[in-house]
Amino acid sequence: MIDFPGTEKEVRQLERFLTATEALPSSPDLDDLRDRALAHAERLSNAVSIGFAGEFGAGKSSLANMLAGADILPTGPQHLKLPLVIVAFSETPETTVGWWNREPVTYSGIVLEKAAADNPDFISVGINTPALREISLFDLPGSGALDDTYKQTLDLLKFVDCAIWCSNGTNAWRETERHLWSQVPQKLRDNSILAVTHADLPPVRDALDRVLSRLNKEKSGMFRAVVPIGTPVAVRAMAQEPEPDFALWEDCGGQKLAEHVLEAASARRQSDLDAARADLTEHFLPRLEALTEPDATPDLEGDGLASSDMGLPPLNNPILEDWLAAIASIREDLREASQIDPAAFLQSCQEIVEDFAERLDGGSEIDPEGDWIPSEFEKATDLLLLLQFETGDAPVKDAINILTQLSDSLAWAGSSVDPGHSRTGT
Ligand SMILES: Nc1nc2c(ncn2[C@@H]2O[C@H](COP(=O)(O)OP(=O)(O)OP(=O)(O)O)[C@@H](O)[C@H]2O)c(=O)[nH]1
Ligand SMILES: [Mg+2]
Repeated sequence: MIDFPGTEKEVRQLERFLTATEALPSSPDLDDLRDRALAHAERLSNAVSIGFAGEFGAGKSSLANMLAGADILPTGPQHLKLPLVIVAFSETPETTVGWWNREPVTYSGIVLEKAAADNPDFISVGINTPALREISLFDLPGSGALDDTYKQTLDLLKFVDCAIWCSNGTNAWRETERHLWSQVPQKLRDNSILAVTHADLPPVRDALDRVLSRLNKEKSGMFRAVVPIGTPVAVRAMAQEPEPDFALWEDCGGQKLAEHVLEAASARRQSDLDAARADLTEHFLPRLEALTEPDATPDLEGDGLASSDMGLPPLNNPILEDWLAAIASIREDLREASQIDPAAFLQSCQEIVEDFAERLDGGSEIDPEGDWIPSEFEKATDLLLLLQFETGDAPVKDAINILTQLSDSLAWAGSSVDPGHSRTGT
């Protein structure tokens, strides 16, 4: 099983940076950083796109259907003429028609014929196949030699992260294909696979060793792998009842092809993740840290949490009551644990503060004069996130101080319900 790297944590950090810098005055340096953070966040939030390209009738749509596990795309010589078709994940089946310069239109269900009649630049089909959460399939129109379709293929390949160039095994990897592919950027070539289709046909099968040995010699700098595949056989193998014919699936090349595609997609995801992490460490997190630095040095004495109990207003302030209950539960955990796990502790603190930041944002539970308190909670969430990257005991102490300050703020804001209570939080 190929491990697909998760991106949730990095996307969350990037979003924090984007939110924290949204209202800052524009400067070329900051604008550049924000553009980069946005590009990283979009790339890591979307599925890795796999393009199926090749000459007319090479077997692109058949292969895309095989990987989608569904007969979505029309195949064969006389099929409906279609632009680029994207097969992606959606909870319920839907078809979206899109143009480069117009708003898209979405129909429910899989309605390719109706979509094609709108004459769109591309069509996106959404189906509920879990694997499509990680990869989306881009079925490109066939390309001919040195005509308009050739240029169209090169243009559309700019939208994909990995490509599978389909070449019919009866006459594999012709000069025209090589010519087109040599104009594809190196980064995409490094992430791409040459699929030698029709490998189930006897003439292709008989010559396969020779063809593969030639193509493997030529693949350097062009493809990360060359994989033979007999697509209709692979589809038949997977459709066997009561269970798929795994020996046939392996024998016809289905297993290898699926593995190579996942490997290419996963490698691409990893390199995007590495690039985002490098920018986070070098630029975005230090910037966020500078922005969220507390103005006042926190009081480092005592365990901090206790002091929040001292200046309590009368407890007719539900948000304060809930807050104290939440931090009391952390204190309880601390007392019970023989050893504090700083990472788990900091994460619990962050989750609680984040919950209350949302609650404060959503309602009018505090004195209107305390309108700065929600942003204090937001800043504290960022700080607690940053502390999770530090080592030693200091982050735990800092976290306790942050909670104490927040307790004081809430106590102050809640004191409006008791006219006799003095405000000390300013
Ligand atoms: N025997 C065999 N037939 C295949 C294979 N792959 C595709 N075909 C057949 O070849 C024909 C063309 O396949 P398609 O999947 O429509 O090819 P395509 O590249 O999408 O074609 P265009 O979109 O028209 O450029 C169909 O009749 C498929 O059933 C294969 O591996 N083996
Ligand atoms: Mg096709």
